[in-house]
Amino acid sequence: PDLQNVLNNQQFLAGTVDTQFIGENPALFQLRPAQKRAQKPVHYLGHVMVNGPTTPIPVKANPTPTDPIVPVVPIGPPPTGFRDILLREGPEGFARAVRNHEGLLLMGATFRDGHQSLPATRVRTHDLKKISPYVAHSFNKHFSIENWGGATIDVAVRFLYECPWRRLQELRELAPDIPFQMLLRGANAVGDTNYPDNVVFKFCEVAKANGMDIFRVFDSRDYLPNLLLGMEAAGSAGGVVEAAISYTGDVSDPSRTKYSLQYYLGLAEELVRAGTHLLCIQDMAGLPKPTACTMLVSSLRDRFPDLPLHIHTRDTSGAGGAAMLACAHAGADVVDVAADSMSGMTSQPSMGAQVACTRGTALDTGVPLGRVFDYSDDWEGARGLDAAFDCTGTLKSGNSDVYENEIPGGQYTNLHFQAHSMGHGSKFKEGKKAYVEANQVLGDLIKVTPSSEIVGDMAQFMVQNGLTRAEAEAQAEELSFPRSVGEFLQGYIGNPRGGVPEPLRSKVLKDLPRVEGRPGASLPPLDLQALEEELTERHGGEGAPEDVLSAAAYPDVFAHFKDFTATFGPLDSLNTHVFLQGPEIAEEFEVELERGKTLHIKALAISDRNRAGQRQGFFELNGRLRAILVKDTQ
Ligand code: 3PY
Repeated sequence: PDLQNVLNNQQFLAGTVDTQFIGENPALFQLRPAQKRAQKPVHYLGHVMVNGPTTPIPVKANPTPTDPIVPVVPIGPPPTGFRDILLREGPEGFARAVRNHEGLLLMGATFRDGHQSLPATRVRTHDLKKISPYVAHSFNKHFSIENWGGATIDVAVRFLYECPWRRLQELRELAPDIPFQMLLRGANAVGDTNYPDNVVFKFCEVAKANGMDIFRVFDSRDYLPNLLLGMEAAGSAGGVVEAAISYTGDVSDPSRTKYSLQYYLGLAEELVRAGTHLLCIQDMAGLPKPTACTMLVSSLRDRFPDLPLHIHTRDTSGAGGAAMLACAHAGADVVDVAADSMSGMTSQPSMGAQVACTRGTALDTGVPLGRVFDYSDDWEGARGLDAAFDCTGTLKSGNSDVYENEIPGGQYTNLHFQAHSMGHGSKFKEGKKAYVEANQVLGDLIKVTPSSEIVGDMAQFMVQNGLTRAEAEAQAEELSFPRSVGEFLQGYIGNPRGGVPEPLRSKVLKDLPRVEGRPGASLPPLDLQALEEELTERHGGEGAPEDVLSAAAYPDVFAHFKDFTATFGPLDSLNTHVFLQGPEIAEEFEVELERGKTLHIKALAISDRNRAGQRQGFFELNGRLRAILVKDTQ
């Protein structure tokens, strides 16, 4: 060792010195100049060690200290899959190939809805990338991998400090032959409010250019004009359009007349007429029982023999797997599944069960079970990293009461968590009952983001004010309903099927304005060019279209993300345990900045707080000492 600094000075290392020794040996702090690229991640680590996690941690549960064990990936390029057909024959040819395919096709939802449903969308690109080559080699027979859209984009920027577009680009590179699928909330794109039409169009165009293939488009009220807008945006970008009908009610129950078989067939007719390439039944709560699945899918199959049918469900009741098998037997082409260790409860039914139960039958998926098991093992590890966000922190099982309360997956876990984390488990029961009543007050809505949140807000309001359904309706004129409910009644998120409930609407709104028709139709286009200039001025750089769209979707969150990453840099190369909690003192780990450029880091010490409210963090970085100053904000 050439420098006798704190890394190499034997006396210092032996710990036999006092502070006078430090004063008398200035060489201790002669440090080599910083390696620039390492500066920001090290600063981040020091920041987390001093100030705690940078993302809110809901449950005190430590991430598993080791990374998941990625199964061995065969050498050579991955085998071709349905994407090959899509690129050769376009969306129509792709849809034909799907319909003509013998056997059941699967959409792997783990990369999006699986982790959105169980560990609150917190799985990082770092971990998704690691398993992607295995997916590319093992699941090339899949219809698609859903890996984007829904809440993943917001959460990536807001909580993980990641660029969601970069995630898409990187995953695309790693799995070039499997179609990618995203969830588009119709005119709400990937947010929970209406965006100007030009934003939705541009969003789809840029997503397609970054590697997205299939756009599942839904609207939380099945409001046709919003659905058509999303379909047009996806279609004009050159994407595969998968229009989704959001399922609610129970077609097998003759007393549930609002969302009857005729309702679904009628809406399907309109979506087919509008040119959808595939039709999805999106069941976000896990409601259709196997009998209902058979009725619905066989009726759709009879009516639209050439249309590929894709079914999405949750396993909240525990009957999701049986429901998907019933759909497959009734003529569905594709069902959604999650890796076994990321399935069940409010997530999708398990991939292994669908593969095993169809094996050797006319519905054989062709997916090797051994691959399914290894994939599940990897995800078990990845899920352990995000234990602090996992719904199993409080929720231990699914519950068939979802057939009664119809609470969609993510909201079910949130409400359960809120009640239990406050130590009032019984409040969950009360909350579920209020949810049912709130839904009735609002006219029996389809419940999915954002309409599910409106029903949730109303339920909370009723609990807080001790109101029954009858009381809420009778006193509507005097009560101050939650803002989201007011805006819903004004028509700001589009009109629900069957219209907005009266006399509730008139009683609540009095002379407040109402939006008739599609809300986005009256929104002026967003000046994307001006936004790009504003971003360049504020954050530097080139104002890439991807950034412009993130800023358009979540202005404040994106501004914070840019400021945060300007200070701490991109954090995707940090492993998840270190990203979340920072390292322990004396912990050694590697950070691969890029292929062939790996930092070996050891956390050495954090000093006491100085008078300026700062602490010093000492790290060993590729064998050299690195000291940084961190503001202690605690
Ligand atoms: C979303 O909107 O994010 C959903 O997952 C709907 O089910």
